Amino acid sequence: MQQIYTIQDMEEAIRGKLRLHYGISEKEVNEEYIFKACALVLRDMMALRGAETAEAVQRGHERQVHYLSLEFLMGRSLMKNAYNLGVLDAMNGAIEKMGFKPADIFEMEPDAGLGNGGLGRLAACYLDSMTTLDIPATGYSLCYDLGIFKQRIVDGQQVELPDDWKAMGGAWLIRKPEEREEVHFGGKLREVWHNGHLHVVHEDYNTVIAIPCDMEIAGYGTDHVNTLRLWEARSPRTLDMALFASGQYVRATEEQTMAQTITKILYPNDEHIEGKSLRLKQQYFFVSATVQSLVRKHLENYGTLKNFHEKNIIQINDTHPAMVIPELMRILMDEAGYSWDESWEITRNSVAYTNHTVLAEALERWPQSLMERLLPRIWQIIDEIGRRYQKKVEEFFHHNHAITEKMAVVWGGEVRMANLCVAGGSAVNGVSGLHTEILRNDVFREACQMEPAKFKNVTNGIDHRRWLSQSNPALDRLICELTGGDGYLLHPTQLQKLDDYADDAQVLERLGRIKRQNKEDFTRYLKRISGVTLNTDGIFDVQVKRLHEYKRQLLNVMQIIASYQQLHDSPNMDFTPHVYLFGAKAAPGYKVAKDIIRLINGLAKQIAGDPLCKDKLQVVFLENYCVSLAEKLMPASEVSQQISTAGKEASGTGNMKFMMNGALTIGTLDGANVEMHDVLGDDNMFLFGLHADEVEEMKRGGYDPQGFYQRDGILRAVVDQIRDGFDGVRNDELYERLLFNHYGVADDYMLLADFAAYCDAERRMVETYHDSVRWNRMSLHNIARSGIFAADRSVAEYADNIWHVNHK
Ligand code: 26Q
Repeated sequence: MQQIYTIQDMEEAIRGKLRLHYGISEKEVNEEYIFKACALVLRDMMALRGAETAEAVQRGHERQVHYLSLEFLMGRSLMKNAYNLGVLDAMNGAIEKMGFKPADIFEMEPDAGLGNGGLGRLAACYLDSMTTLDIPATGYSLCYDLGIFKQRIVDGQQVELPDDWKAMGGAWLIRKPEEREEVHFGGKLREVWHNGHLHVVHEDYNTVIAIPCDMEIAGYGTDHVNTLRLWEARSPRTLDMALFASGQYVRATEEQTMAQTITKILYPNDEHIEGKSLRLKQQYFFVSATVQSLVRKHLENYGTLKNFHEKNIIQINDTHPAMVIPELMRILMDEAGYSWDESWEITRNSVAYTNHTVLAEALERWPQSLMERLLPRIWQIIDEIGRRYQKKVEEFFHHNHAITEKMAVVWGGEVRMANLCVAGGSAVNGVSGLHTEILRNDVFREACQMEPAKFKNVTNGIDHRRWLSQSNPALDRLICELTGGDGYLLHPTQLQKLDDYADDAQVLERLGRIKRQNKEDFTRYLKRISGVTLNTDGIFDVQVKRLHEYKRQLLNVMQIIASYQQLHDSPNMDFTPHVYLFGAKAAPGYKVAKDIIRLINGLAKQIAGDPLCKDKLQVVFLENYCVSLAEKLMPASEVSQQISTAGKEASGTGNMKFMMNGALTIGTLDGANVEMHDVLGDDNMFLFGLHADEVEEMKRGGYDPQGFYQRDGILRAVVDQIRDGFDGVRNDELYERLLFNHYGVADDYMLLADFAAYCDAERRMVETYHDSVRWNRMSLHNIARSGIFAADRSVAEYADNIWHVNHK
């Protein structure tokens, strides 16, 4: 049972850490020390409960979930952990008693930015829900020294700075060198006959040591504690003594440095693969350490691997950890002595795969030559998996060559990770209804014909305790009051009760006041950190997400330019003040994305310097969009921009965060927007644009951007203005992309086809904004119906339909 902590208990515990752990005297205490001491106090509480959870799970012989992801975008943990442990009030009180402000202490914590965007944040939200639902689960990832880069904007352009999060964020980690694993790279294979069986022996390899750094995860309203295990890479030898003795000090440490590079940095690309050998090393290092560690624990528990699949389910977050399949095969065959067929049966039933993208450039493929050299045994096993799968495919489809090629695991000198996962997993799921249909009918069409039951849908969800209750306390209070308590925290569909207040003028007004206050709070915060002052009378119209062409930030810019041109030409027109907020990191090597950031900043500057427009129209690019900034921004947002080309955004999860905080969505029927529309209807969101099937149809018929450009004078002026640029920087490349064919295909994302409909949606939105009662009612309906997008619901579906484990 949970122990009750008073403010005194907390203060004593914190002071204890300051004295015993840091040897700090009263006078030396500062915010940094308070943060670290608080973290240590909570860490102890969680470690204790974690050990108890682990013992109970072991005794109960329950099936365990292993969530493998190269990314966990955790953000901050201090408030989250205190909240989930039920000691937030006590901790806040203790901090105050010690003469500090809790808000300042929370601000000390760096984001654990071990992810790029949606996929990484999803993993973090799911950890919270798995724990809250009492599911025995472990997250696995890499302990990158440097997380996602910090973004600075200098002269309108993105500059990347390293993110050394561990200096402070490391306070949560418990390093366990005792549980290290060995990972082998390179080397040679030798076949030997032993007792009538052929064995493969791996020799002359290089060894890298994997050391676990565990982060405990507390659930809400439970004593259950799970673990996020982050692997750190080290060399088995710290120093080459011979080189050291001969005075070559730097060279003597080379081996250590080489090994350590594996977990030095998170790759900052999303939805685009860079076929770098270091990335492949990261993936195998991760997968091998993880599989060995969980096989070891299973053996300690059961003494056999025969029942491995009954007691373990490995969920892989996209294809990045796909090598779990050959790695588990390797261990079962080469180390445990099982036959191919026995090993395959166990492996297939232990692995499930979530797909997060249908973009061709994001489907992972690796050169066979690289794999052969770096991971000879893994390559051999993948090749054999491919051969056997191909036989099955050929039998089923009567040797249809095109289908054989499409479904191949190895083809044209490349290994295709998605097909490997489809062949080697027991379930494949998409992350929204529409996305799953695209997987079933298009990307994995034939595989789905062969094994239809394998393909499932689990629509994404978000940790609503973090993204609503914790980040928007005023709204949380209103919800608790209206729904009769905080039941929605564990039963998010109780938010539906809010619908009963749709005609309660007082409630609608209070909702409006909360939003207004949140806008002012955010404005004050932004002023403090950046010096920029937002016009709080304007509509806060927000697009925050990674910068990618398919997400169409450029379409948003085009609409703003149209609006700006109109206002500039008729400065006395009726114009509702409008504040457009952007936040986006571009992958450092993604030129077009960086050009779009520069364009946004150029436009922002131009408008800010235009005396006729600056009080009515404002464009602000928020530097360094990250989890902790999102937590401040979501409660203050009024309009959520979800405008991807239909069929391209697998789900989106930002859309859900906005909805839960009462923002209204302008969006296409893409990803989870479709399911938002299912519950909201046309009246409670602003839909526009081509549907996914219409996009495909138009592509087949030949999308003709020139036609749109010629026919629409407003559009033409906007596109020309983009070409000519704002800050003396022309954008000929963007212009070309919008209007002309590239490799025979005109702009894949079809901005011009949706432009007019988009402007109309913005117009409808602004018109609605004038009717504040109607607006607040729509906002209320959004909050009320957002319960289905709680991660608790998603995780329960995984547990029921894919993992087959019990949950609360
Ligand atoms: C792969 C290989 C090498 C280097 C990088 C990568 C890489 C890294 C990250 C490829 C893709 C990603 C990230 C993908 C991602 O975030 N996808 C998003 O996943 C969300 C959660 O399901 C969805 O809501 C979004 O729609 C989807 O874009």
